[in-house]
This record gives sequence, structure tokens and C-alpha cells, in this order.
Amino acid sequence: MRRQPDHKAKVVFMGSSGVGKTSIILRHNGREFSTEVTPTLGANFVHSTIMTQTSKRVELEIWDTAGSEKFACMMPMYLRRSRGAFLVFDVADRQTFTDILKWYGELERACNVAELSLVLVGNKIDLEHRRIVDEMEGRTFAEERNMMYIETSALQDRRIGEMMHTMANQLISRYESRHLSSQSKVEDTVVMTPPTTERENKCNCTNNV
Ligand SMILES: Nc1nc2c(ncn2[C@@H]2O[C@H](COP(=O)(O)OP(=O)(O)O)[C@@H](O)[C@H]2O)c(=O)[nH]1
Ligand SMILES: [Mg+2]
Repeated sequence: MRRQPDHKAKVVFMGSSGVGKTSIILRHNGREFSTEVTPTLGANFVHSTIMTQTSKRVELEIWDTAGSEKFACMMPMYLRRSRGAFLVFDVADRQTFTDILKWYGELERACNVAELSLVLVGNKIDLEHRRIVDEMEGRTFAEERNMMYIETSALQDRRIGEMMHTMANQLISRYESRHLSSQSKVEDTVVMTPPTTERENKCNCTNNV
């Protein structure tokens, strides 16, 4: 019989359009890299079970924005009940790094950031010759906001697994410290919202990217 997860958590991807969020998720999901990524995954989330360094099974419900990063009004709904967030920028595009402040602000508006596991992700490190944001700058920014930091390449499949493990390790240690005295094993059951259709995703607010 399949072992039940020790912990389940919703995690979201945030970051400006084009930084590689969908590519990272597809890569993690075992798909080949494609230069022509459709803006949606067909569904808004995928499930992935990660074994942590303490041999705990953490089931992640990984949400892609499905294009909704273009609409500020989608964010509160998207972030609802999330336990963790990956904030992604493109190391070869400074504007996407500057935009991280805006995404962080969205998180602060919608959630209690102190309770979230946050990972800042500098993607596209294969574009080393075009790199604008160096590792030290990214790392310092992350440390100042209590986030972990990792650099990845979805194109070359570099450190994608490690970024998921970083998140899972952080989630389980937070979960265990919250429930130190409790007997319950799986508490944060995620409400499975059916995927929204493209049409339902449209809203009337201004495009914020
Ligand atoms: N060179 C390079 N290109 C990437 C990488 N990740 C994604 N891309 C490309 O960047 C573009 C945008 O990717 P996408 O996953 O749609 O970004 P999203 O809008 O953040 O979901 C696509 O053309 C991808 O092929 C990477 O690690 N390196
Ligand atoms: Mg996308």
C-alpha cells in the first residue's frame, strides 16, 4: 500500500511573464524543455511527492499562474491557502529582478509572509554571458527578506530538483515546529479547487506586467 504523505502543502509560482515558471514546473514534472511554452498547463496545478532529508514524504500541490500573473486581481485567489511560494526572476533581465519586490508586496497583501516558506529563484543561468543579476545580489536580497535562494536553468535541467527539495525541507520543518506537541500527522489538507477555464480567468482589472 502506498505510504500516505506526512504533510501536504500548496505552493505557488510567482514572477513576471517569461521568466520560466511554466518551464520549471514542466521540467520538474518530467517533461522535455520546449522553447514554445503554452501559457497554461491545461490545469492550474500538478502534484509532486518529495522525500525530504529527514525521510518525510511531502506532497506538494504546485500551482502555475496559468497566465494570471498578468492580472493583479487574480493574485489573492491564486495565493489562498498557500504554504510556500517560489519567486522567480530571469538572471539576464534586471526588470524581472526589480519586479520581485512587486510580487513580494502581493504576498504581503494576501498572506502572513512570516508563515510562508519562500524561495527566490534566479532562472536561466545557462545565459551566463548575458547575466545582469549576479549571485551575490540575488542571495543578499533573499537573505534580507528571510527567503532561501537558488539559481536554476530549466533549459539545462540544472538544480530544479534541488529547488523543490529546498521547499519541501523548509515546509516540513515549519510544519513540525508548528505541531511539536500535537499528535496529528496531516493537518494542512489542501482544498482541491477545480481548474478554472481560460474564460473564467479573464477579469476586468488592468494588466499589471
Ligand atoms: N535560456 C533559457 N530559456 C528559458 C529557461 N526557462 C525558460 N526559458 C524560455 O523562456 C520563455 C518563457 O518561459 P515560460 O516557462 O513560458 O515563462 P513563464 O511566463 O514565467 O511561465 C520560453 O521561451 C522558454 O523556453 C532557461 O532556463 N533558460
Ligand atoms: Mg507560464
